[in-house]
Amino acid sequence: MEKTLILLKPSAIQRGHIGHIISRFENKGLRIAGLKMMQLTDEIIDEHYAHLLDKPFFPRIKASMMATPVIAGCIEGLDAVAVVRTLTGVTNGRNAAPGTIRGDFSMSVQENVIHASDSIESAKTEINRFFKAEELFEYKLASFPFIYSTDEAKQD
Ligand code: IDP
Ligand code: MG
Repeated sequence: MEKTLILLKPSAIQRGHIGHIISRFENKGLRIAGLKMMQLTDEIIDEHYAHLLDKPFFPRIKASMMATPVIAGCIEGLDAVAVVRTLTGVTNGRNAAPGTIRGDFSMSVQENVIHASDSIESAKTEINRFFKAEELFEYKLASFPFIYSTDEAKQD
């Protein structure tokens, strides 16, 4: 099954939403394959947000992402990359639809509480960036037969 990467940003940690946000993924029927707290470094942020390096607001994003540790998660499910992006909502929290994580927990572009991988390709790169192989677990959810039909369960 597909895996994707999430980061609960310092805005989620400081505002006490770690549990609320992780619950969204559990409630949906996604499997948590890995979860940990870590302090981001200059180097990892330069790599992770390479597409924004030239932006004038990049130093602000970097400071924001280093303000506290983050929670990194690897989330698995059928079409997990797209499903998690949908649950996350659009970048600007003020425009994000109610019911999405950003729509429910954010009023900001920068302080938008969560990162989620935007493609299958970037999910693979980002999972490898934030997790070692031994930090990911392949246990089976006991509820699996009640989350997917048998034909869906066979898909990857
Ligand atoms: P995404 O997180 O929805 O994928 P990206 O464009 O990849 O959005 O930007 C990464 C992060 O950089 C955003 O989540 C947001 O925190 C921050 N960011 C993006 N654009 C701006 C901006 O115009 N001002 C301030 N922060 C921004
Ligand atoms: Mg992005």
